[in-house]
Amino acid sequence: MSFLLISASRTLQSSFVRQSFLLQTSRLLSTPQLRHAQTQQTTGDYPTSNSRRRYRYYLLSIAAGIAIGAAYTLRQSRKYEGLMPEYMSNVEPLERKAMEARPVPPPVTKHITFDEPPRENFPFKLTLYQYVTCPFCCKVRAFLNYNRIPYDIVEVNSVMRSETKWSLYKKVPILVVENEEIQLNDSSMIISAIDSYLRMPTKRFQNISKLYQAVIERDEKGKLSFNYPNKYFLVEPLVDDRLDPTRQVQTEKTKNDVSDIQTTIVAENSSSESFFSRFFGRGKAKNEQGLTTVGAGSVRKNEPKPSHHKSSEQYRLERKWREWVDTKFVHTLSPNIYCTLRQSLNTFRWFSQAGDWEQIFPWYQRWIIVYVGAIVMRGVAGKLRKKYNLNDDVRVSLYECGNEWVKAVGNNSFLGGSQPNLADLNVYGILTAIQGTEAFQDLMNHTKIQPWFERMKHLVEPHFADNRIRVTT
Ligand SMILES: N[C@@H](CCC(=O)N[C@@H](CS)C(=O)NCC(=O)O)C(=O)O
Repeated sequence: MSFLLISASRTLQSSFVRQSFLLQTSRLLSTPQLRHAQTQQTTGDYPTSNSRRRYRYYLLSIAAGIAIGAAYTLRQSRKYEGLMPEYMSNVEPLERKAMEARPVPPPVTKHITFDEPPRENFPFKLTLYQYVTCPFCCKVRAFLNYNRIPYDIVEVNSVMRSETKWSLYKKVPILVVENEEIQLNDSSMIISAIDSYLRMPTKRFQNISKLYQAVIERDEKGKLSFNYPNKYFLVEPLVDDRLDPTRQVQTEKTKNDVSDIQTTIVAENSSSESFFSRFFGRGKAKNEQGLTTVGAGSVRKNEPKPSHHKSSEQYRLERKWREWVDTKFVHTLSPNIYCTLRQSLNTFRWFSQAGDWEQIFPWYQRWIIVYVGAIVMRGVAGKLRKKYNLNDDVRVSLYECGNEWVKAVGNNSFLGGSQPNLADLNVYGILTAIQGTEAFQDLMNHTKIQPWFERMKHLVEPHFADNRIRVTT
């Protein structure tokens, strides 16, 4: 799924977009004078030497641009040649090498903190490399924001992508756990890894992240593809790694078949909360008295940690809908937001606004990205519609997904019941990626999803304390 020049820029990587982009560029540059000059060149009827020289410069610059682009692409594709076998299951050494090459401190563009303390203590410093309107990045942000976990953002320039040049994994989101210099890739893997930690903290985050190893393959074009087979599963670390050995929770991955999970909480202190509210609660805001600061945020001193107990049926349901978001719902978005030239253009204008492109791109690059991007993506949208088997009227497919989701939530406030689960956060996250578009408005107006969306918004959004743009060095 490639939004924007996320797409227009991926110019030199996807042959379809590359061809369309170059076609548009050559059309744009093909002014009447240029065509006239070309005719004269072929007929031998030359204009004055000055204008001839100027046209030659134009052509030379274009040719040089193409040659540099092609050389760069070739170099990038060969960068890991020799290092990478055809199939690779342990990428750790390469990722470590990449992390060493990462510029530190990272070029942070925003710092996200919250008025209220985190739902659970998360003592690691995080940096999110993202495109602001990428639905996968929005998923990660919705998860972090809901849990009120502070993080820094590095907004990646989707044309140059220089901010992620160090990484072997070429997509966003990438989340770096700074304290341990660990790179997490793929939105679902990131969310599962952090949620696993929140459920059962370990001394080192690595003890969890290593349970999400990538399987890397190289496709026939030589491009690396990263797969995280465990990405929808919450994992349980080795017993010895646990931060709090008094908590023993059997998680879904290992105890999938046990319908009634045995959970033991040994409270460190007596509490007035009922056992059942602690047992089933996902943790409440802890901004009252008795706070103590631990790592990244504050948690109430001696508060017994909620167990996050879920039945294996609830886990299965959550996992099923998380997969549905990634394999179905998200694929209806692009064809809908770019479905006509007018909507495509409006979408790009909104991206420009939401992504602060005025800060990132000079005006002429912004202009090219918005207009060329809108044209290119209008074309891509048609291809995606076919690829994902969507209805000729793509809105129908979007509404179908919206209705499917509303039906799954049923009479509950959220799919997770009275509190959102990871699937709720994922659906909400991808929808925020298209919030400024006509397709989003249509979805709200033609399905019954809006009340759920508003409930989610209320829980996820209002906690920011500081998202000022920091001057980068
Ligand atoms: N499965 C990945 C997908 C990430 C993804 O496709 N990101 C897009 C941006 S929306 C990207 O970085 N594309 C760059 C590229 O394909 O070169 C996830 O869930 O994080």
